[in-house]
Amino acid sequence: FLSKPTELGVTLVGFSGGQCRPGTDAGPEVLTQAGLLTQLESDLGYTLHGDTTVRNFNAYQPTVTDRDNALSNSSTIDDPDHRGMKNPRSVSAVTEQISELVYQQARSGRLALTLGGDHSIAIGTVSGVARAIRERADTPNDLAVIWVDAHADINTPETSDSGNIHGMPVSFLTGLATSSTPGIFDWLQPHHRILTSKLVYIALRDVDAGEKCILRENNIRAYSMHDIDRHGIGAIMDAALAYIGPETPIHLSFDVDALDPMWAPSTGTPVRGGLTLREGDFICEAVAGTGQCVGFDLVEVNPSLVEGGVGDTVRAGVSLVRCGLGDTLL
Ligand code: EXY
Ligand code: MN
Ligand code: MN
Ligand code: MN
Repeated sequence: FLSKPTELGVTLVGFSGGQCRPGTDAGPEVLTQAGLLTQLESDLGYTLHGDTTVRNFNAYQPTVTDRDNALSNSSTIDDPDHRGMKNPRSVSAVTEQISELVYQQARSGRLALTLGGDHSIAIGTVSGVARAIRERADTPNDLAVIWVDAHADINTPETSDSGNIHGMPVSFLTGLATSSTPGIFDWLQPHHRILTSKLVYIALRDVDAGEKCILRENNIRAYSMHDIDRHGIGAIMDAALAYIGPETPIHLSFDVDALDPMWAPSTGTPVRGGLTLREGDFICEAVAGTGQCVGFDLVEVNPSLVEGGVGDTVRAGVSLVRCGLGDTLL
């Protein structure tokens, strides 16, 4: 139903407001400096569209429409906490823009590649692709999402202990969390959302108690590191892709912390016991091999965190993206 992708819609998101540590906004810069986009053009033969310079979304200031909490807590006066969420207006405004940018790329039939940025940006990427896929005539079925991550990122504002929105994107994308507060995710409409039955997790190993309840209650398909150890990544990908089925477009949202910190130490919330780089590459290759991939995110690369530098993490990130976009060795 889809022809082999040759057109790539690139969005480079310098943003770190979905969590508290500075530096994730520099992720796209270090990945592109390593030559990633050039490689996609010259080695893999893609034609690049979109903005190939990094956009600094941290500088973006939302219009303040709700100052009711401004005097009653310690966060910044411009963007006070709301339902426990930190930087809610900023993250809402930034993801609304990303959603529109990514929608334009996916609507034109391009494979939407987004480099982040913290994982809150997936509220924009997945919603933009989901909306485009609904409109496209070449895609009969709604979007499926494969979320590769140590974490489930499915807290609602109410179940989150941290208030960091990068731990919540999936709850907003599935409608498990909603908001009608002006300027705080009220832009997210039904046509932006995905079904919980179209969601598959891979590599989970650090899931909050409240998130486990959500996964269980909604019968969400999740493959943990335990499952990967037990069955091997080959069998897990077979099962994940069989669950999604053919002729269903796939968005792959890859959090670099899914990899073991041995391979990707430069990330804000590393969890030991993760994927090897080869297992990560295999996941990306398997998705690319279906011919169903319409969107790909690589997020949570934070160059400022590791003493020895970001080199290992960047090399891992470049490898994951190449594999996800169809690089084959032979
Ligand atoms: N579950 C924790 C929270 O909600 O704060 C940790 C989330 C980390 C999210 C990283 C990006 O994947
Ligand atoms: Mn994540
Ligand atoms: Mn369609
Ligand atoms: Mn994570």
